[in-house]
Amino acid sequence: ADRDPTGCPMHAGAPGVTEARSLLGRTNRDWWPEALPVDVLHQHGVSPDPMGPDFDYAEAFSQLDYQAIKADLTALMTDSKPWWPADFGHYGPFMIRMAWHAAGTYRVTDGRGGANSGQQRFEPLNSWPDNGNLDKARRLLWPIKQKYGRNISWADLFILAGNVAIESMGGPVFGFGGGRKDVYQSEGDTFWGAEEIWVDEGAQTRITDDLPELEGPLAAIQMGLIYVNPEGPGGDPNPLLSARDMKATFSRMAMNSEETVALTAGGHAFGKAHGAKPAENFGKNPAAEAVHMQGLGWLTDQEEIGRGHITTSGIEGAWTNNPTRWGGDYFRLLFKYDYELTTSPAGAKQWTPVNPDPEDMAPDARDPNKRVPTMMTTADMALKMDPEFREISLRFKDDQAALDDAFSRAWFKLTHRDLGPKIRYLGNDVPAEDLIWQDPIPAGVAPSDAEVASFKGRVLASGLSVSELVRTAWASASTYRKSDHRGGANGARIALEPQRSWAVNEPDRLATVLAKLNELRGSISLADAIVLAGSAAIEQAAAAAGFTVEVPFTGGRGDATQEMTDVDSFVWMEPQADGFRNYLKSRQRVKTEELLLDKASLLGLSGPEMTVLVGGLRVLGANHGDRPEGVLTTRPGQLTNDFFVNLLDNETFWDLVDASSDEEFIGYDRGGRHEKWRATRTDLIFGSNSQLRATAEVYAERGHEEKFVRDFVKAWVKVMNADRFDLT
Ligand code: HEB
Repeated sequence: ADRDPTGCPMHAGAPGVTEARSLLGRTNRDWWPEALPVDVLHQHGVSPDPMGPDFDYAEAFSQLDYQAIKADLTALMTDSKPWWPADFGHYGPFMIRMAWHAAGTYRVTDGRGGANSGQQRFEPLNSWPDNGNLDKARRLLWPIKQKYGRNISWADLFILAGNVAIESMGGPVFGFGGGRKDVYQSEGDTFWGAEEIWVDEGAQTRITDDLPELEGPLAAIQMGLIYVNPEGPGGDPNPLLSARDMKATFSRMAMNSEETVALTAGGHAFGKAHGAKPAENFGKNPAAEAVHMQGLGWLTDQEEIGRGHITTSGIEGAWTNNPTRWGGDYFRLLFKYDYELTTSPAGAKQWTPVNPDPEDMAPDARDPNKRVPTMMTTADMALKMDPEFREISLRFKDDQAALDDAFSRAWFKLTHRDLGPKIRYLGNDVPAEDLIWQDPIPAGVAPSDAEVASFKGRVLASGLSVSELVRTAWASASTYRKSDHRGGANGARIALEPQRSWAVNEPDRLATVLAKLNELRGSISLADAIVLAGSAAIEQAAAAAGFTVEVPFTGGRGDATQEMTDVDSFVWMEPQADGFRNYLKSRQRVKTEELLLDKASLLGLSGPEMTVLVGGLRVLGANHGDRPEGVLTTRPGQLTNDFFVNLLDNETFWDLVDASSDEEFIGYDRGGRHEKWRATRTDLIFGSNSQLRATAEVYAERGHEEKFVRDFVKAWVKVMNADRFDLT
């Protein structure tokens, strides 16, 4: 992989944006300051989820009449509604675009975006320029959502509608897994960019010759796009530069060039682009619209809509002569004709075939007896002009079966990638074949209580330190991210490439610990042994501090092999920072403490859980490279609340180590000005941020020493088990 795995937000600089920006960039409140702030009702642990905590979506989905909903969806495709008539009498292409845009926000960098929580219903995605008019596609689905209710989530319905659309037009489908549980608010933890204007207002292009990599976790070329600008980079109709942008964005979606070509060509076998009128003729985006528009946006008068005078992207026309039928016409036309640069009625740059034969013209979207020219976007032209894409395209042109296979597999990956391991998939249409991007893990066997006890004894007698055992277990489990449910302790991928070589894991020391655990574990899986060894160490450290605790352990993890591991896609998961280990690979554009917050968020931790874990891990010696920062105790290796007690001590004052950096600090005794402690920003934030300080105070209070230990153990176990989808 030659890409730069800067998995961290805001790694590289982009021109025109300020330094030290916030982790979240521009948020919904910045875009739509007048939107009703419903979230004021959801403070202090109040949930916005009307289904309540006891709702079991997997159980509800198992009651879904899958054949009936597919039949209803199939019927919907050709049931044109006058308020938003179906082009060519078929909503299939429209539904495919909706499903593609639901899934296509996924980025392998931080696992965020994607189809799995139905985010297209909420800002910003429901009102993104690139999602233009998809509000109607979702609204067309409402009667079906209403009918099947709790048995199918919106998130699953979006993808199922895309699948049924493909099938209903004769296209190949690889399978369907349900399991995308809806959420009921916008996911506020996703950085979509710092730009203050949208793509259609001239937002900067994020890739230039000087800056060939997309910034931080981002996967789209301009603010408000899902991927690339169809007219070419920043509107420049240059197919080769468009190919560059496609490769950059699709690789962030975890797609290679073959998948990129298959998806784009396969998708554009269907439907049309809409650019009948200049954009001024249409209303605002849904979130900015008046209350009586009921959440629909970009509208014009009904008669115009009836005539098909609609503008979405601004580009106008279908790609093929058969826009509601799967087949090879896309590549046939792309290579049969020369295309010339033209301008749509809405003013967009597009490509029109020169002298097309009458039978290669497209039907009019509203009048099947009328023929109109087809078109290609600049991005489509990239499939013909870029040498690498061209080779793939020519192969697909001459081998329809290869395109069928590549498209159906890439579509399945696109739409299921962020659902996590296959064990999370629901329903009878889940393909039997294991796919490498699902990060397969063989089933494990839980060790008996006797085996557990005897292994713990052997580990504690082995000479491995509390610090080594805790650090290894943390390193293994803390790769988990709830965004796409990847990573975690199951599989013991910490013993495989690339994880075992990550700087954050101190490869040499890790290898020593793993070798010892392998020697001691007997028939226990390595994945279980790593977690169990961590538990043993924590129990010992608690005992040393005077507390008898048992760290609950649930065995049954399996061990993956190197062959089951897609190294290229794990590369993205390397932590550029891990505040829990006081580790920072290199200074980022956001403050280091924000990276801790980001990691905690990906682990699914609450503020108190993050706080208690940091305090505990510091005194247990989990710091990267044994660095002294944040070890605010004189008795390391004991599970005490010393980190909080000493951090909040009024007799200590903190100062920069030296003026050149605000990453490291010295804690001085107020009286004598002699050095007592060292700390990083990540440590000191628990004293400086009022909310974290309030939590830190709880753990520093007299009478809470044991609470600290118990809360630590609970949060620890939560991280260890974060990927145990096999447990109910
Ligand atoms: Fe697509 C449509 C672009 C990829 C599928 N697209 C479209 C349009 C545009 C585009 C511009 C138009 C819109 C309107 O309406 O106006 N794409 C594009 C680009 C790309 C793409 C640039 C990258 C390169 N697609 C894609 C994919 C898919 C798709 C991947 C899937 C798979 N699309 C689609 C569809 C459509 C579209 C189906 C149609 C829709 C309708 O018809 O409505």
